[in-house]
Amino acid sequence: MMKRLKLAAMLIVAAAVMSACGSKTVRQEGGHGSMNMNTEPNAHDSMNMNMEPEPNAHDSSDASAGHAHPGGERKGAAADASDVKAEWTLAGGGQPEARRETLIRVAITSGGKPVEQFDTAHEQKQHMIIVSKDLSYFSHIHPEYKGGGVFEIATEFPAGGEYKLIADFVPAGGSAMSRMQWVSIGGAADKAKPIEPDGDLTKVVDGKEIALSIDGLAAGEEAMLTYTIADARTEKPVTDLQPYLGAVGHVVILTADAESYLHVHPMDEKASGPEARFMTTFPKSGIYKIWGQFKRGGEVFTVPFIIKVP
Ligand SMILES: [Cu+2]
Repeated sequence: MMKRLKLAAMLIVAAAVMSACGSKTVRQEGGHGSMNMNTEPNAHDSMNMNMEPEPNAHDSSDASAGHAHPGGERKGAAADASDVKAEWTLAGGGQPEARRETLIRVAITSGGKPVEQFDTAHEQKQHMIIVSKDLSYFSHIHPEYKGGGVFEIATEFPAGGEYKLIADFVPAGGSAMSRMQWVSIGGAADKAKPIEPDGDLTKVVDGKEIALSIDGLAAGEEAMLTYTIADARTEKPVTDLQPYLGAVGHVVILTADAESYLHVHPMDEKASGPEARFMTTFPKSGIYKIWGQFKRGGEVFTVPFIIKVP
C-alpha cells in the first residue's frame, strides 16, 4: 500500500558523505573572532532520492526540494548543486561562547561566486536547524538574507559543546539543498543525554498530546509518519492547527550521529488536524530523532521522538 502512495512530502536526504572532511579555518570577520570548525562542505551533494515528486501536490519550487530530477531537466540557470558551497562564520565579539549572542553568517557560493538569488521555500529564503551533538537541543530559525549570497542570524547557544548547523535553501530556479557544519562553542557543557528510542510514541507538549505512528518503517522504504494531536486536558482531537511556514507541520529528522538529515513536509499541507501525515524514507537502519513542529493558537510547538529503524 505504501508503494502506491505518491510522494507529497518534500524531502532532503543528506547522505553522510564525510570522506572529504578536513579542517579549515573559517575566514575571519574584521574585528570579530573566528574559529576552527570541522568542515564538511560537500556533505550533501549526494541525495538519496528514490521518489518522484507528485506533480500536483506542490508548486515547482517545492517539488524540486531535494529531488535531483534524474532526467536532467532543471529550470533556469541554477548552479549545479554539487558546486554549491557554504562558508560558515561565527562571530560573538570573540570566541563563541554559550549563552552569549553569537552571529552566525553563512555565505553561499557556486563555483566560487556568490549565489545571489534564492527562491522562497515555505515562506523563507533559508531555514536553519541547530542541534546539539546529543540532539537534546533543537532550534529552527530563519537567517536574514543580506545579499551577495550571505545570510546572517544572531542566536544563543545554551551550553558549551559541539553543535551542528544545517542551512536549507533553494538557489533560484534550482533544487532545494542543505549544507551542514559542526561548530564548537565555549563554556560549560551539559552532560550529554543518551539518544535512546522512545518506548512510547506519545508525548505531551504545551498542553497537546501528540501521538506518532509510523507505517512501513524499514530502511530504504517509504514510511508514513502520522501525527495525531489531541488536547492533553480534554482529550479532544485538535482540529484547528494553523499553517506554520505555509504547511500544517514540518518534520526534521536526523540520524543519531547528526550526519544524515531529512526535512519533510506534509502530504496535505492544508490539513488542520487532528492528523498530519508525512512520507519519507529512512536511508538506513539505526536510531533517528524526529522533530515535528506544529502551530496552534499562534504558538509553535515542537515534539521530539527517538525511533529505531530496523
Ligand atoms: Cu524554517
